[in-house]
Amino acid sequence: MLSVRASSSRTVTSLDGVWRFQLDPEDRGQAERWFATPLPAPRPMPVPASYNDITIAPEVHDHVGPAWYEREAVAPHNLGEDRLVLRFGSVTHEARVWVDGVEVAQHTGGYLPFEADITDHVTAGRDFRITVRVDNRLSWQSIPVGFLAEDAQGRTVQRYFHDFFNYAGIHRSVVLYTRPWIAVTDVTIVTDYATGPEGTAGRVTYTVEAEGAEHVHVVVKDAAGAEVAHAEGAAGTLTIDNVNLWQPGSGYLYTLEVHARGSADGGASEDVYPQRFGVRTVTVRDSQFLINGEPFYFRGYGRHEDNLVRGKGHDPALMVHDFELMEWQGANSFRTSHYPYAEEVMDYADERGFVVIDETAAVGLNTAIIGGFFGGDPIPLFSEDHVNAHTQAAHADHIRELIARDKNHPCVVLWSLANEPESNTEASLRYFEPLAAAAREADPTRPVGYVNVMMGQPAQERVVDLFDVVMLNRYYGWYVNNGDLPAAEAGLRAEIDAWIERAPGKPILFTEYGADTLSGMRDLLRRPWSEEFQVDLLAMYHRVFDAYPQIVGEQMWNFADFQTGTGTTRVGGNKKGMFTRSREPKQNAFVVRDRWLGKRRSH
Ligand code: GCB
Repeated sequence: MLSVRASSSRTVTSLDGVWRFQLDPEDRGQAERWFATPLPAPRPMPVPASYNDITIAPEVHDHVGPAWYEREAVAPHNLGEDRLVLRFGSVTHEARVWVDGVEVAQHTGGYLPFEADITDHVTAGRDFRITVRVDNRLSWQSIPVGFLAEDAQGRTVQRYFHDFFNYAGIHRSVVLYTRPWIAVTDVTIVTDYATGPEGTAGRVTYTVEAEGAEHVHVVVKDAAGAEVAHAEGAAGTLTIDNVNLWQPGSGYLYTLEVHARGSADGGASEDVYPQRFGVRTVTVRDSQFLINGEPFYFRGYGRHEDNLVRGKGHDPALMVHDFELMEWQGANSFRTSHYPYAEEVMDYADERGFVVIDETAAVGLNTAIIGGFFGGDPIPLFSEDHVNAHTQAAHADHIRELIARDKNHPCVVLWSLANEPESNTEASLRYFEPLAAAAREADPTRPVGYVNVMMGQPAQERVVDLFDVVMLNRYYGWYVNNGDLPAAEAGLRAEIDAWIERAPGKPILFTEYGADTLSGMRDLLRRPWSEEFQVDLLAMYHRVFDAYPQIVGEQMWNFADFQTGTGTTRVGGNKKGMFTRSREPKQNAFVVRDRWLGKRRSH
């Protein structure tokens, strides 16, 4: 799906702001047709934001089930010349949308965009009402998975296999945009380059889909807006002489301006769509991860879209601030743990030259983790009543949707299909085989991986052969050998040795390692939870990483403290942050900064 871009043929109107909102704890809204008239008893609710932390009402914070949003908008006075599209950046987890009581869209999956052409449902120059039903319930067939249970008091509670809080609501911007009847509907760009005596020539292969168009032409513009190449036709290859490559740390971007018309000699309506791209290559070879043919070492973090009050709501101030912090620290990359991030974040990573591991929302496909979260008997994960063929199909659709959204971002160098799934059984191999194939079919140009959990040790792991890299989340010294760093180091080294044997030639990337750390807790004995222990634990991991050329990156857990459900291992959330939730640095931030700035100079 194309991003929203304004152009000479497209206008964009934001619908962000304060909407009206109502919980629907008994799920009566649909039967009572809340979409047909204004909501019966609404309260104000900002968009974008999670609704959970906006009020101080526990019933809002802990709500399980549907909730409704509503606002008015105005149709453009010249509607008819153009079409009008209503687009949501994300609604978590499931959405139904009505315009003046007519259903126009349904979408499942809380972290990807969807849109509806509403031209036929509105009148030029007139107000109309938008109603959205948001459902935060997860099931065995949703991505991520979860299930509903009843607690001892008979209340319905949502269970899930990940620790971050199940924030919900309209999390990203809502816009109305116009586009001509003839319209660009998809653009795919693949880049390469060749260096010869005359310099480096970029090769840009493009494919355009355009509804109703008989004639397509494209113009490539450099970052200053100067034309550097052009071509006719909906598909082709262009050359950019003396190309500026997109590099980690230097995000040079070109624009492929796509023009689609009804006929070659003009025609009343032309659509112009500006698609940004960078020229760069990604290759995995001989235990190395190469960007533009150069070995790349990932320095950074797993992150979350999470902050005070707004929960998972996208916030440009916070986004820019977080990138400032990452750059201050000498980081060059992050993983979109554990779901696709806002399109604005991906655009911004392109611009700033940050390297991104793009992860699906398939977190917690692993009931072995259940012991730690809920107690009770283990649930057989891959089974008719749990993760089944429907889940697998939803997962495949989600992978395709993610790749369709993010395929043109130069920042994305690797797809992560799941975080910590079951990976040590025959059933897990059967589950992942078609998913890896779906990802490769949707994008034959980027490596594909999944993130492995401690229980998927190299001797038992079954699925790594489907993938290009080994990504490991490891908690030696924290969940295992807590506080005992010599034992942790021995375990870590033994496991790395075993991976090198199990997956020869595949680069190894540490996608999580860390220790919960209470900001301000100091300890002369340097024990767990103190700032000193976090420093020591990371220093131990870094010493080990430096001893292995097969290790191509360190992304510690987590960039910042974040909100979780409550539990005996969580003190006001997950505290493994380099920064606190309000972005103050812990002691470790300065220590790691010295290391990463040193590495930046030497790479
Ligand atoms: C993990 C998960 C991550 C958790 C982390 C922790 O392995 O991937 O989502 O937050 O452990 O701190 O427990």
